[in-house]
Amino acid sequence: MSELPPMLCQHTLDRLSGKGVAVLAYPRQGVVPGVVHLGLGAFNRAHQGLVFDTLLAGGDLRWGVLGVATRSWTLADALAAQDGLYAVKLANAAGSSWRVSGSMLQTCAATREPERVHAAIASPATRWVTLTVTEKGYDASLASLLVEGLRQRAAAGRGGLTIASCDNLSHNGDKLKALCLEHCADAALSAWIMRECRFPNSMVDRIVPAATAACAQEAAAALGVHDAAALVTEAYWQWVIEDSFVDADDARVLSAAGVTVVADVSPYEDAKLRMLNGSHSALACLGALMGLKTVFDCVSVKPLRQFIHQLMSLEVMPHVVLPDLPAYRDALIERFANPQLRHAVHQIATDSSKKIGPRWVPSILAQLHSGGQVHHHAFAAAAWMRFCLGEDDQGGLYVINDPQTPLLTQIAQSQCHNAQACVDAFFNVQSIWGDELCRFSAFSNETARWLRDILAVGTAQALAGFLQVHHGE
Ligand code: CS2
Repeated sequence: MSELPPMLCQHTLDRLSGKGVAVLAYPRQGVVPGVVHLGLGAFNRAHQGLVFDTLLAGGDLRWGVLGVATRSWTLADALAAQDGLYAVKLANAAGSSWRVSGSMLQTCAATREPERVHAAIASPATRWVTLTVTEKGYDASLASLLVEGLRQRAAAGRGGLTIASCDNLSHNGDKLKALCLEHCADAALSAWIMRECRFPNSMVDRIVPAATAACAQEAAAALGVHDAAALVTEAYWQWVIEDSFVDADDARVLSAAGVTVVADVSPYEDAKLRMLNGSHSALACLGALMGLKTVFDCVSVKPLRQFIHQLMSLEVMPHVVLPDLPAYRDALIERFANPQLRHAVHQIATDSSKKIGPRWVPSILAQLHSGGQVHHHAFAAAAWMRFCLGEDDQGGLYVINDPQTPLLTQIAQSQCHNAQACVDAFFNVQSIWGDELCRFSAFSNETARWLRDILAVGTAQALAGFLQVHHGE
């Protein structure tokens, strides 16, 4: 039996020397826990975790992190056993490299040790709170956790915090601030939060597939140590944050680490959510129906690649305002085609009922209001509705992982003999589509047309038919 490699931790770090791994080049004893991060998911570890690691490596020791798990504590404990260290493989077509991050100093679990989180938020060393909790929106338990920490901080007479949501939501900082204030029963504390704290909006971007056993195996082979939290991600990353910090100098500090600090993040948010995430959700539904496993598999199929190219060019780009959108679009498609990322279509299709509203609806409405075409979004919407049957074109069954699964499967299954009725029932779910879209019968008629085709001839053939009619490149 082959022996398991030793675990990645402070004592085994020196085993990595000579292996071409970028290992933290700073003594961790000196690092100050200046950040409380809520949400220990893969995205945070591969994104903000590495930015803080870069800041630490530059000699600014204020960016050590207490990582707080907000749901299960398995990962918090696994990371604690590794002294907070984890390895990230940065990979694209040109090659790859490994990096070990040292920014996570300690971890804990909010549901098991809430007092520890409150105390950390109130601690004099803490300057920032960051969050990657959910794309589904924030809940009351999160608000109570934060507000109680802030209450203790204010009571101790300490200064306010920069509280940065890094969730993939538009106006994420504004939403978080509104939630905290809504859950704060004490008027004096509300006034303190408004006066002393800042909630910058931000746009975060890096494609980070969920960690799998294969990541840990790759890490073991490359590094010679076992890392239960290892990840594979792309080399690209972007963090655009609103210039609204308790310590104004943080704008300079973050910019030097590669973060983009701007007065208004909305153009970046709109472009990213509607182009990257909008295409992702479309590919995820179409690809899952076609039996494809990953985004890479999807964009290797020419009609799918053409479909998202047209979707972005014709229906999204007219309403977003970043400079050089064609280059942004082409770079996105290149990122999707990263052969080293195994980004599962079913991971992206997870929680679609929460995602397609912000990703598709603004483009659809903007097109409808300006008399533009919405064919591609109608086709994507039809594919999602067909996806809700829980069975791909080859008869393969899958689980629909979504907070609204019972409703979605009920609509899909009870109405699939009548595409128009099915589409109308779906568009009536206002928690997904809002209350405006169902008034545009042309959009629902077109969606029904494509749903009928997908049900009759399968996704690949329906898509081929679609592209014969609509080839707008
Ligand atoms: C993806 C995103 O899972 C999903 O829904 O669309 O996680 C995407 O990879 C990131 O937003 C990229 O920054």
